[in-house]
Amino acid sequence: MIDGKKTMLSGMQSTGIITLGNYLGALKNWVNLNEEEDIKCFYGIMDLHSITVRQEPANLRKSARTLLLLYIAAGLDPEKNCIFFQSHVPAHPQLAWILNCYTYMGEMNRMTQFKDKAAKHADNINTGLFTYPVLMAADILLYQADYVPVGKDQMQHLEITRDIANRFNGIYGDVFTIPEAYIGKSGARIMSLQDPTKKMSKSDENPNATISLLDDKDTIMRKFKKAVTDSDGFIAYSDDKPGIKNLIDIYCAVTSKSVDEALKESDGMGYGQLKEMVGEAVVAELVPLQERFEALSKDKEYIDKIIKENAEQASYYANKTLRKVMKKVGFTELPR
Ligand code: ATP
Ligand code: LTN
Repeated sequence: MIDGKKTMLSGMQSTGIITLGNYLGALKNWVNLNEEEDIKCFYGIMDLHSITVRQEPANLRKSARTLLLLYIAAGLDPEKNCIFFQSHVPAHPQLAWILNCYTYMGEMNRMTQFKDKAAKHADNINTGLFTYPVLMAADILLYQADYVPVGKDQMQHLEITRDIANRFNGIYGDVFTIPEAYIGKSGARIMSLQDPTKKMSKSDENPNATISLLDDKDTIMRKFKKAVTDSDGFIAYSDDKPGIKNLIDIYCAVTSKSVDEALKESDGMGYGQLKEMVGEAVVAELVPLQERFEALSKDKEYIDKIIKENAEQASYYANKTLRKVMKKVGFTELPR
């Protein structure tokens, strides 16, 4: 709770351009949620998390700003919501350090994202990657978040956040709000277009596997055309047909239609026609977003102002919690 209002926080790492998976699984839900309820919302551009994997400085700078523009272009109003860069609020790594001292090695060892990423980046298994969930816990707890909308893959991190918060509250009294996961209506898990048994991921090396939010119309249609399906030749929504199921899931998430409606509309179609129908629905959703993105890219002054004001606002709330934590732990207050 902040100022008597329920609070929500979410974010994404700024690493490359986000995909249709990130959009349908996360960003679009945030926008829907935003319209529905009277909640104080914080959205982070989690650039400190990005460096758990080696980043080219110029690319990191560019992806972070691009992510901010995509948040706004997708419909998050930066005047109503606090949209900030994690690296602009030093309270995040400060609280993360403290929480590290209340987190056990065994707990971190169980994290599946760490295991996956460590396997993927075997040459750079750094301790930041290992303690990634503690920084994420700090992100959430600093804003006393009641709700955290995340995809299912982030549930384990949210559980550990709750464990750390409960442990800390158990020692020092009620310091942190215990956050709940908020799985949105269209919590679709979008799969790779080239291997529909794997999730669509922005770090996939095969560009045909993912739709980037900034892909143009022709690229989107081409990638759907190349999507891997099966050789049965009939449309059905089933786990045995992951390629077709994924296309239908994408269609439903983009159009807000039900699976039954999608099956009715695609009745009698061949795979080629289905791919075209899905591709066109995605284009219809992304082109207006891309137009807003283009317009925002030209307005540097406005964006700079948003960045500055929102960093100040985020810092205000984050520092309030940090001060409370530091006092509880027993750090000496700076004499006035
Ligand atoms: P990376 O490839 O860099 O690991 P990613 O594309 O897997 O990144 P994350 O940055 O880990 O994405 O996730 C950002 C948000 O998008 C999270 O809330 C996550 O649940 C959601 N998300 C990521 N991939 C998908 C997907 N394929 N379908 C649905 N939601 C997704
Ligand atoms: N780990 C998250 C990104 C993230 C996040 C957060 C999400 C970092 N800090 C706080 C929700 C709340 C991911 O989606 N990969």
